[in-house]
Amino acid sequence: MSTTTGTDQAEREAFYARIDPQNMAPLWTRLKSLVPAAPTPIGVPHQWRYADVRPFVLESASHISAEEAERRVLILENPAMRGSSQITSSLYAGIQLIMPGEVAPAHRHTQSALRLVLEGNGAYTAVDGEKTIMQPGDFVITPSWTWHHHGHEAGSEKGPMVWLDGLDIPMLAHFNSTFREDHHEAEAEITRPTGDSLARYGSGLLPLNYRAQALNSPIFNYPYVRTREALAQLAHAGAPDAHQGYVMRYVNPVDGGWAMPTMATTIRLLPKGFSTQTYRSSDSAIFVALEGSTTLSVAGQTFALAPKDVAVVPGWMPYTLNAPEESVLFCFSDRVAQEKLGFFREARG
Ligand code: 1HN
Repeated sequence: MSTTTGTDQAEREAFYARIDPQNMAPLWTRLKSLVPAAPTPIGVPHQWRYADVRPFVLESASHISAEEAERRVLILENPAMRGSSQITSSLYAGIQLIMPGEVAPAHRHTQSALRLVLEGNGAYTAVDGEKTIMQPGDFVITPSWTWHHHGHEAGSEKGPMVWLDGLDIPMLAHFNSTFREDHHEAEAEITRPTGDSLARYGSGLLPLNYRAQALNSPIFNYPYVRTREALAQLAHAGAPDAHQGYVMRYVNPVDGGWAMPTMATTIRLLPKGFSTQTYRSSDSAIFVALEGSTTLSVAGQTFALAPKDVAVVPGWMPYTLNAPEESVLFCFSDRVAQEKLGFFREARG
C-alpha cells in the first residue's frame, strides 16, 4: 500500500529552496538516477580506423619532437566525451609515435600505463631499470610510480614506431590521487639486462625464494610471438567460448592475478567464420584488432575492424563479434578494478 502523506509539490519546492542555502538537497528527487537499476551508458561505441589515424600520427612528427612533447601522442577521445581525454568513464587511450633517434624523457606517475605495439621496430621502453625492445603485438606494462622512458635506435631504416597507450588517468582523477615526477635525466638508469624479467618470471620458473611483493606482474613485456603461439595451440584443442572465442588473460605469473591492478587485459582468437553469442559486462572495453577482420556489432551499429583499428564498447552494452577470417583481438578495460571492489557483472545472451 502506498501512503502519500506530507505537503503538496509547491510546499516541497519551497522547502527545497530553504534548505538550498545550507548546501543540502533532498535525496528522494534524485535517488532513482543516483542508483539506477542498471548502468546508464557513458560514452558511445566508436571505431578509429588505423588507415584514417595513421597519417595524422605520422604528421605529428613534423610538428613536434618527442622530447618537446614529452610524449608525442594523439588522444583517442570518445565522441560523447570530447574535451575529457577519456575513451571510457575510467580509461584514457592514445596513439604514440617515436621516430628513430628520439627519446621520450623519463618520468613517473601514479597512473598505470599499458602499451600495445602497432607498428615498427627498433624502439624500446625502459621501465624500472630494464629496457625491452618492442615488436608489433607486444603488450608492455608500466606499473604505477615506476620510472619509464622510451627511445628509438638511430637509423632511419628503422622507420617510425607506433603503439597504443592505455592509462587509468580518469580513475585516478576520480580519487584525486595523481602525482608525477620528472627524472633529472632524460634516460633513467638501466640496472638490469634486457630480457631479465621475462627470463626470471616468464619461463614457468621463479627465483626460489621469490615472494609476490607487488600489485603488478614482474613481467613487463608479454611478447606477441609467445602469445600468438599460445593462441594457435589453444585453437587446436577444444571449442571456443560461445560468447568470447578463445580468450586468455594476461596474467601475473606469481599469483595468477591480472597483470595490473587497475587495467585488465585479454587476447582472443576468433576462428574463421565464428560468431559470438551476445555478451555484455559492466566494464567498458577497448578492443585493438591485431589480425584478420572482425565485425563488432553493438547498439545497432556494425564496425568492421581491420588490423590496428581501435574500437570502444561502453559498459553494459550487449555486443557480438563475428570473424569472416581468423582474427586476433587485444582488449583492455577496468574489469580488474571492478572485480577487486566487488561490483563487476557480466551477462550472456
Ligand atoms: C605517459 O607517461 C605516456 O609514458 C603515455 O608513454 C601517455 C598520457 C598522459 C600522461 C602520461 C608514456 C601518457 C602519459
